[in-house]
Amino acid sequence: MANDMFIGKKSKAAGGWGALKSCGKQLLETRKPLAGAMTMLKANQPDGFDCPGCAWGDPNHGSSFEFCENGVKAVAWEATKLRVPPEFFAKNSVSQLRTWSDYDLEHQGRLTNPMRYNAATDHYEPVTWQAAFDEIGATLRGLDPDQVEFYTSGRASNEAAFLYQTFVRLYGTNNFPDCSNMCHEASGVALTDAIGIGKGTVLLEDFEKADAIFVFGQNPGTNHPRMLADLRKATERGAQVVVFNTLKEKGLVRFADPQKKLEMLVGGSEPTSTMYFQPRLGGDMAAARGMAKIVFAADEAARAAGRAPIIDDAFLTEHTDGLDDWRALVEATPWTVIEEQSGLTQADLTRAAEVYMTSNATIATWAMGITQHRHSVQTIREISNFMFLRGNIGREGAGLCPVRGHSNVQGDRTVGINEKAPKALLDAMERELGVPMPRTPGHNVLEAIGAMLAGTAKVFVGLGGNFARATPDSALIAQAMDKLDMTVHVATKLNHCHLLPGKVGFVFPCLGRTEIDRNSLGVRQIVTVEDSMSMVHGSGGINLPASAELKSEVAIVAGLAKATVGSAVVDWDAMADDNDKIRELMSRVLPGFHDYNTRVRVPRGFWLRNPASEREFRTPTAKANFGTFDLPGQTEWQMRADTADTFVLQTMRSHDQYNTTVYAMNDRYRGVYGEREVVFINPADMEGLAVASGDRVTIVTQSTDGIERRIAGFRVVPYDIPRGCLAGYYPELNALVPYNSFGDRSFTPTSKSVLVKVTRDAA
Ligand SMILES: Nc1nc2c(c(=O)[nH]1)N[C@H]1C(S)=C(S)[C@@H](COP(=O)(O)OP(=O)(O)OC[C@H]3O[C@@H](n4cnc5c(=O)[nH]c(N)nc54)[C@H](O)[C@@H]3O)O[C@H]1N2
Ligand SMILES: Nc1nc2c(c(=O)[nH]1)N[C@H]1C(S)=C(S)[C@@H](COP(=O)(O)OP(=O)(O)OC[C@H]3O[C@@H](n4cnc5c(=O)[nH]c(N)nc54)[C@H](O)[C@@H]3O)O[C@H]1N2
Ligand SMILES: [Mo]
Repeated sequence: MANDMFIGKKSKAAGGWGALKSCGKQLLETRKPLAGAMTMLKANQPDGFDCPGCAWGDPNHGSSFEFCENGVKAVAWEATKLRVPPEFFAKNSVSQLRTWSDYDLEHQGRLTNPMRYNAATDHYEPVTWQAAFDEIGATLRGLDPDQVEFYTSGRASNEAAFLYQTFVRLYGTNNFPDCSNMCHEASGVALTDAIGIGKGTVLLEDFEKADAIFVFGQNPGTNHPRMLADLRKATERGAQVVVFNTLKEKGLVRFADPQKKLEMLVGGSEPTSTMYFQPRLGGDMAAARGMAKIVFAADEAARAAGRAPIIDDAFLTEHTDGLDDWRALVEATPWTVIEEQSGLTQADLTRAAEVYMTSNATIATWAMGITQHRHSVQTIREISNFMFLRGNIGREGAGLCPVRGHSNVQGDRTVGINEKAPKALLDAMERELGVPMPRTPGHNVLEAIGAMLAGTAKVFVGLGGNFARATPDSALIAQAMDKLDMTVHVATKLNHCHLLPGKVGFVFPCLGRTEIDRNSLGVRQIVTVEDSMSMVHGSGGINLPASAELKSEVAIVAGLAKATVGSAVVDWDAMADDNDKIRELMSRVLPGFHDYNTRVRVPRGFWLRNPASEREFRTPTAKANFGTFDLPGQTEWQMRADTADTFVLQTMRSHDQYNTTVYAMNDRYRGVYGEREVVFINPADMEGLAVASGDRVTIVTQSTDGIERRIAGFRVVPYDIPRGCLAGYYPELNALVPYNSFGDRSFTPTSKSVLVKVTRDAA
C-alpha cells in the first residue's frame, strides 16, 4: 500500500531522529506539560514527515526528519497530553477565558470535541459534527456569499486548502483573507512584476554553490533555524554571508549545528555571517540603492580603465527591461538621502558592494524585516534590480529567495487560496467542474476587517490560525468580530480568536500534522505541502489522535461544503475519505501537478518548476523588469519628531513563540527570560528618555486617525539597535499597530515601522 511507505522505517541517517529525541528530552525536562511529546519521540522515524515549524527546505525529506530546536517545539506543542474537553468549557465562561493570556489558553492542551457557543449562557457547549454542519450550512445558504470571510492560516495542507477554495468558490465568493496578506504578500506582488512569478528562484542546493548570500531583515536563528546550518556551511567553505538586520541577532553572528553536537542548545560556535550591517528600520531600500550606486560607479571605472566590466551586459541586454531608467534614478539619488534613510555610511555600503562585485553567484534572502513596511514592494524591487546587475538569477548558486513563514503558506497560494485568483485557475476550475466560478476579486485581510467593522460581513470562517491576535489593532478587531452573526474555527488549540464568537460560534477540533489520519477503510492518509524552494512533498502523521472525536481538516471542509452547496458538483464524502481523490482533482486543475499522487510519494517529492529560475520570464515584456521607484519621501524613522521620546517600533517574534502561540516566556538569544512585555532600545536613547535598565514605559502610537493606541508597563531592555529604533514582541504589541497603515500594493500591515512616543511610567 503506497500510503504505508511513509511509516515504520528506521532512519540510517546520523543526527536526524536520534538527535531529535535527545533534543526533545531536554525540552521536555524543562517543560512538564509537554511530556506527552515523548510518545511521539519514541515512535519510529517516519519517512515523509513535514515539520510544521517553518517553510525552509529539507534536503533529506523522506529519509530523515531534519529537525531543529524550534521544530521540536512545534511538534511537541501539538503532541501534548493535556486536553481541553467539554468540561473545561462548562467550567469557564467565554468572558472569563478572555482575561487569560495567549500562553495560558494554548497551554491547556488540545481541543477534543466540536463545540458551539451559546450566547445565552456565555459558554461553549458540545455539539455533534452533523448538527454543527447543518446549522452552518443553513446560515451560509441564507447569505450573499460575499458577506462571508474565509480565512486561511498557512499550516493548512495543500489538500485542505484546495478543497476549501473549491467549496468557497462553488459557494460563490473569492473572499480569501489569508495569513500571507500579513506576511510575504509584498514578495509575491514585487516578484510577479519583476520576474513573472511571485516565488523565489533558488533551490536548497544553490546555498552550497553561492559565493555570497545577502540576508535582509530576517532572524533565521529563531524562525528558520535549519537555514543557519546552510549559512554556517557557506562561511565554512569561504563564502561571504552579508547580513542586513536592524538588531544584532545572535544566530546571525554565530551558530552551532545541532546535527553535529546539539551545540545549538548552548549557543553558537561557528560564524554564520562575515559582515553585519544594522540599517535603520525601513532603510533597506536605500541600502540596496547605495550598493547599486557603487556597482555602477565601479563598472564605469573598470570600463574606462580597460578592465572587464562589472555588470553582466549579456544578461542585461538579452533578459531585462528598464535598466536605463533605474540607473538614471540611482545615479540621481544623493548619498545624503541614502545614508540618512539606511543609517549606513557610504563606506559600509562600499564594503558590502565589494562582496557583491567579487562574487560570481549571489543569493538574496529576506523575510518580515523587508515585507512589513509601507515601501516593501519597492524595497523588494530594488533588491531584485540590484541582483539583476550581475545576472544573479536563473543560474547555479544565485537567485532571489523570500524565506516563507508558515510551513505551507506558499502551497496554499499555489492551490488557490488567493482573493485575486489568477484567471487560469478559475478557467481550469470551470472546465473541470462545469459550473461558473466567481470572478470578482474578494477580500484580503484588511478588506475583511473593513467589512466586519462596517457590519457587511456576517460570518467568519477560519481554517486554522488566530485572526484576532495576528491582525493589528487588537481592540478594534475584537469589536469587529463581536459584530458577526457567526464564527467557525478549525483549530488544534484554544486561542483568543475563539473567544470572540459573535452571536453563534463553532470551534472544530482537527487532527494536527503529527497525527495519524486513517480513512473509513483504515488506510493511512498523507497530506502534501510546498516549501520555500517550491518542493512539494508528502507528510504522514505518527501519533495517535488527541481525541477520537477529531476530524481531519479535509473532512471538516468537506462536511461544511456538503451542508452548504450540496454534492451535485463535487462528491464531498468521497473527497473526505480519500486524499488521493483530492489530489486527482488537483492534478487536473493545477499546472505542474500531473501524476501528483505518484510524485509526492518519492523522497523529497517533486519540484514545481519556476520558469524564472531558468530565465524564462513570464512578464508582459517577457523579460525581467527593473523597477524604478523613488525612495520613500521619508521613512518612519525620518518622520520622528525632533525629540528624544519619538521612535519607530518593530514588532517581531521571540525565540519561544510561534506567531501568536507562546511556547514559553523566554527569548534566549536576546537574553530575555520569564517575560514578554519588554521593549529593546539603544542605551543612548535610554539616557535621552531618562530611563534605566528595568524601568517601565508607556508607548503610544502617533496615530493620524484619532484612535488612541497605548500600552503601559513594558520594561526597557538595552540592546544593540540603532538609535531611534525600538523592537518588541507581537502579538502583545499589536495593540499599537494601526490597521489602516499598510504597504503600498501589498496591503500588509506595517508591523515593522510604527511611529510611537515613549514615556517613563511612575515607579
Ligand atoms: N520558531 C518560529 N519559527 C517561525 C515563526 C515563529 O513565530 N516561530 N513564524 C513563521 C512565520 S509565519 C514567518 S513569516 C517567519 C518570520 O521570520 P522573520 O522574518 O525572521 O520574523 P521576525 O521575528 O518578524 O523577524 C524580523 C527580523 O527582521 C529584522 N528587521 C525588522 N525590521 C527591519 C528592517 O527594517 N530592516 C532590516 N534589515 N531588518 C529588520 C528584525 O530585527 C528581525 O531580526 O518565521 C516562520 N517561522
Ligand atoms: N505585529 C505583528 N503582527 C503580525 C506579524 C508580525 O511580525 N508582527 N506577523 C504576521 C505573520 S508573518 C503571520 S504569518 C500571521 C500569523 O497569523 P496566523 O497564521 O493566523 O496565526 P498563528 O499564530 O500561526 O495561528 C495559531 C493557531 O493556529 C491553530 N493551529 C495550529 N496548528 C494547526 C493545524 O494544524 N490546523 C489548524 N486548523 N489549526 C492549527 C492553533 O489553534 C493556534 O492557536 O501573523 C501576522 N501578524
Ligand atoms: Mo508569516
